[in-house]
Amino acid sequence: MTEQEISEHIQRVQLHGYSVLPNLLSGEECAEAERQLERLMHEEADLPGSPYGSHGTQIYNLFNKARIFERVYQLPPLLRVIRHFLGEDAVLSSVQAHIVFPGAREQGLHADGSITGPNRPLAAADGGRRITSHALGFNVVFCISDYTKENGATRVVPGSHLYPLREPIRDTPLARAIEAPRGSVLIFNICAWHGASEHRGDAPRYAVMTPWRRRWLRGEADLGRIVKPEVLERAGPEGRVIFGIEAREPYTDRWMWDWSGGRPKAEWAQLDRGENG
Ligand SMILES: O=C(O)CCC(=O)C(=O)O
Repeated sequence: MTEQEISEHIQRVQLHGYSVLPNLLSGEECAEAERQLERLMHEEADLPGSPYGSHGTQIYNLFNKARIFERVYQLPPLLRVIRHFLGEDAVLSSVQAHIVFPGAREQGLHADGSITGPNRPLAAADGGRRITSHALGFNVVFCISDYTKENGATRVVPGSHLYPLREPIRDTPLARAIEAPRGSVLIFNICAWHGASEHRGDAPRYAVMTPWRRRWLRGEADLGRIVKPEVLERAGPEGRVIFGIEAREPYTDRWMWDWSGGRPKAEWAQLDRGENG
């Protein structure tokens, strides 16, 4: 991707709240991702409490489950755009598949970050207004299938990331289904109203969602504790930042804490609770 293209994506994200970066995964990589998602979907379908339903399913922590999903945080042009808005120390918040089955109804428009981010219910003093002045997080959607108007493509309301009221206008006609060939990546500000379209096609729609946050916001999951040591090792020196290990709060006195390791210093190893890293 050229510098000019990167700067155009940055402008679109700033003004419209989203952009589509084409060709980040190859056809072969998408085919491998789809194979792995099908395998995992069947393996996890019968787990107690599995989210498998007639309209679709979700599969979490994919980086631990197949090598292909390690690609999602190793794509320099995408990292450039994310870090432009969230800082060089941005952290990954989740890596999860959203598989939408034929016949699924339209998902209501909503904003993300309602679990740990800025779209939580507001405080009385907020006067019903959420924080929109700065980008606090993104959702980054890998289209593993072609995204079409028929097969449940994510809809986004352009510019809604700047709208201060927390409750979306649910039936707005301004929502646009994002059509994109597989291998593309849709990136949008977590304050943008969005949701999957109705699926009128005949094959599942495969997508991998990889939300990112500012380092100082809590992630949706504590990925630093979840990531397998060998996956973290393969992520290289950046891995500790991306998986939020360097952002971990101490559970010792501050001077006993090794900040880059996200655990007590060696001389306080007896206090280590034994997570990864
Ligand atoms: O599956 C989709 O297209 C949208 C998913 C979504 O809205 C979300 O992850 O918040």
